[in-house]
Amino acid sequence: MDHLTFIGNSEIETIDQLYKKYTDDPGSVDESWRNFFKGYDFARQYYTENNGNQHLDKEFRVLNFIDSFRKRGHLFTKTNPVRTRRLYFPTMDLDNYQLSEKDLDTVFHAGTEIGLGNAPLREIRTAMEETYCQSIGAEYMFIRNPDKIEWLQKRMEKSRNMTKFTPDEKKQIFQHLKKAVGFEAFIHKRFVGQKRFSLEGTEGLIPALYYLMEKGSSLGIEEYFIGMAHRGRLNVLANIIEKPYENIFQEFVAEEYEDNISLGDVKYHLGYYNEIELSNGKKITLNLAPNPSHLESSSPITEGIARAKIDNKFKGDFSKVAPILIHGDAAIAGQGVVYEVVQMSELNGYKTGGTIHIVINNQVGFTTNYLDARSSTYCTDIGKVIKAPIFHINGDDVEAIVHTVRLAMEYRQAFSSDVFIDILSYRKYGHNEGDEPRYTQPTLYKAIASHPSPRDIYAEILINQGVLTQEEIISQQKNFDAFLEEKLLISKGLGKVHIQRFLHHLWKGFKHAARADFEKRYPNELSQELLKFISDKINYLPPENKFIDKTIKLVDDRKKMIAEGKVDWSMAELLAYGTLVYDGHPVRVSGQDSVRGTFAHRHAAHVIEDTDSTFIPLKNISPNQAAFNIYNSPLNEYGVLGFEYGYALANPNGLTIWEAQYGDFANVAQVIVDQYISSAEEKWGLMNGIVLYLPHGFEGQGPEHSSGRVERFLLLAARNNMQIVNATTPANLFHLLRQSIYRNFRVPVILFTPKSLLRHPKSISNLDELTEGRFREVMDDHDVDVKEVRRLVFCSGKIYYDLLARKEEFNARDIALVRLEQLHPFPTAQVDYIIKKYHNVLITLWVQEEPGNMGPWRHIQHEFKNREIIPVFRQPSGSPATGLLKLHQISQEELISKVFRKCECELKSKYCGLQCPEGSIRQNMLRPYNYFPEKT
Ligand SMILES: Cc1ncc(C[n+]2csc(CCOP(=O)(O)OP(=O)(O)O)c2C)c(N)n1
Ligand SMILES: [Mg+2]
Repeated sequence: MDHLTFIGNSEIETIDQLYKKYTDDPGSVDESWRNFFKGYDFARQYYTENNGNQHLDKEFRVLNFIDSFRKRGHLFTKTNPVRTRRLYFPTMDLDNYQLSEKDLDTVFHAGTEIGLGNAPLREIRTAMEETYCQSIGAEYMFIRNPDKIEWLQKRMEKSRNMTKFTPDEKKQIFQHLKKAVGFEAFIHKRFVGQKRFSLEGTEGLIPALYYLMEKGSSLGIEEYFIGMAHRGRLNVLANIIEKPYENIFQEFVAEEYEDNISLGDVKYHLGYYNEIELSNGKKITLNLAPNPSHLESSSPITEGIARAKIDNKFKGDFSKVAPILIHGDAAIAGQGVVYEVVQMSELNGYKTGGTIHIVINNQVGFTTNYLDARSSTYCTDIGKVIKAPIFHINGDDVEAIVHTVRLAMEYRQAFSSDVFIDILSYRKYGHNEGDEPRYTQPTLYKAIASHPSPRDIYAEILINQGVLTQEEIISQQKNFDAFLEEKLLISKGLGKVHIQRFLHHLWKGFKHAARADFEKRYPNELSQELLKFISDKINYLPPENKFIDKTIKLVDDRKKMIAEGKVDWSMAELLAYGTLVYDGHPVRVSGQDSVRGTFAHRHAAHVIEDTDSTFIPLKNISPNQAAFNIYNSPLNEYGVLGFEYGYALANPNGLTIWEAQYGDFANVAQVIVDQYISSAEEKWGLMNGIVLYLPHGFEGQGPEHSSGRVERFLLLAARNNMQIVNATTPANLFHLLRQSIYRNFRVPVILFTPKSLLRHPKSISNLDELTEGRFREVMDDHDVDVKEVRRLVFCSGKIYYDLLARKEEFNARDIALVRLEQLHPFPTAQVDYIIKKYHNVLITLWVQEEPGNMGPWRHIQHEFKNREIIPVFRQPSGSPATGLLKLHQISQEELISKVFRKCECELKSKYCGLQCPEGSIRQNMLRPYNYFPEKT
């Protein structure tokens, strides 16, 4: 080979060097070089064999032609059932490859590249067109792993990317199409004008799912987790998950739910769980997660559920479980959470062994044409981020669908990777059945109006092939219709609607919480010895490993603290995890930088010096302990919180925690909070024990790092749907976490966590508070004489310590500082008790650091009802906090000093309320600290 010099990836290499690298290890050179050398090898051999035959040059062109089919053939497929495809250039015409019609009968050695041996160009071209340009378009040449490319190429090119189905198989495929089409037609006829988001146009989804799962079951999959939106959901519920037809029909007419589900949800949002037997005799479990309208929000949830099952039921075996996400073409291209989920697919903490993505590509989103819905060529281009193979299939070609889903499933099982299947189809009606699509897509809908259903297209093929007769087909359709009529009759005799609680088998023994349940003391059977044993394990560094000095000091300090009978926030947190895993309850924490902790307090893993390995003490508590897992999440909130919500849903006996970097970032995941965390119990009867850590506290760090938006969670709080806590002591954190596991119900726990308090000398608990105590919803002031108290101050969170410092400075024993640690469910009885107890009080205050329109104030005002309480807060504002540290400090000082400032009348032991002229306490308190001049 010539000693040419090339610029390789990072350094200058000669072609000889590259060639040597290629012959030693083909994977070590990049794909284009690999293809080049492959061609070079066989051309050289051919040249030698043919004694210098002059058509060597054309051999290269044919190779290039072949390669182009593999790379670009998908652009020229016949995949669109109702319109002509956009044109792409250069086309696959021979002259674009410096070949011509005259070459068609010339034999090329290049045929060996696709398993034909020496073959005429005509045959080579036919083989490539059949493989890559019919009803299936395959995008895979961007994959970087040569094994995967070879695997796909072999299977597709050998079979010309199609299965030869037997007549029996064809008949079975037809059954699925018959049911899919018949079901929609029946509802259309019997429930005229009702919304169902019909699958018509993409009925091929039903055989797609069936054969996908059947193939998977033959490869060891036992359980499937499906996430999907509105389109075709009823059809999937009925014809795949086998939710009884009569129950679905009943939901079209019923007026009431049973089982205390007060509000419920529309029928095309409900989830379902079932165990079904496939025609290959395999039994599988199917789970369809409930979903709100928010497109794609159920994708991370479904992944989380699947991962929880992989971790807990299948002990880490990814091959036993598969998530299937069904997307709309507009949603998969438009919703950012899809990107988040796809990015998470290969990460240690979040992978699920490969998700099968299926797109119902009806080429329209509501009324929006695909050309307005994306910049990418395909709606599935997101798959290229993770180099997943992507198949585009003509939705009218059911055999192509079945062939592809089987191939996709084999690939998933072989490589534990995601696969995308894009079913090119159409939507027979408008967005829903009452919508007029011709307002917006008149030409498309003209074509659709005269287009036969996939069932009728397949029926005609089967008749032509002699597999079924016209009469057989008509009678099968009639029988199915009669069967559905019977089910409709049954549905009319059913009473109230029963919503099956999704994953109910995992939730046996749990009850929905009443207010009183929150106050029950949980059985805290924890001895000092056991606590000591676990803290020794947490504070252990293996002597055989080297750690940096700071790690050693950190652990020494923790040991010292325990020896003194004290715990800080981090130690209490780790001890809560340690005691839970010791007792068999798995703990999982995930969030941005959660392993060390944003504020460097946690250090759940210690990095071994000079290595990338870590030592995680909580994984080494005892041989029989449950799993402890902590992950630094990717930098997203929506996807990860959704994932953890799903994980907690399938893991009621474990503690699942999502931590925001700062509390305000939780609003990036607002959909999960609104649509799942706060409302799933009322909509779907679902409990969920997820814990959210939201760092909150006004510490002068600016508008974006101060507030966890307490007010927003409180606004969503009602009927015990969440436990909202702003804990101020390590012991209370410890009990909150443990109590959330040892009780017989689950609600999401929203915990506002501290920042500066992590190191505050007063935010320390005694060890015996962990063994003796319990979670306290309210913390009274024990450093007062009740009779002496004239001013009763309620507050929550970190400001307590600022108030305490001033109280101590002034030795203000007439002021009682009472902390509301739990804000919802509101501890009304305890608050009443405290108000009554301080019988000499002249004035009761609520003090918060947040502006008056934020923080808990409005909630407190609502909960205090007729009891008089005067608020002290910052001036209401749109932005939570100032960017100037000094201004923050001035306003903080103003707040605190206000609480301790007294007017003449109060000093004389009477409170005059609004009567007092100048010095009125009330006036004074109500005038919040003003950051800025009033707008004029
Ligand atoms: C996050 C979100 N934004 C907007 C909507 C309103 N919406 C409902 S369906 C739909 C179009 C969906 O199009 P596509 O994903 O292609 O699914 P199709 O209905 O065509 O099956 C829109 C915009 C929604 N449900 N969720
Ligand atoms: Mg669509």
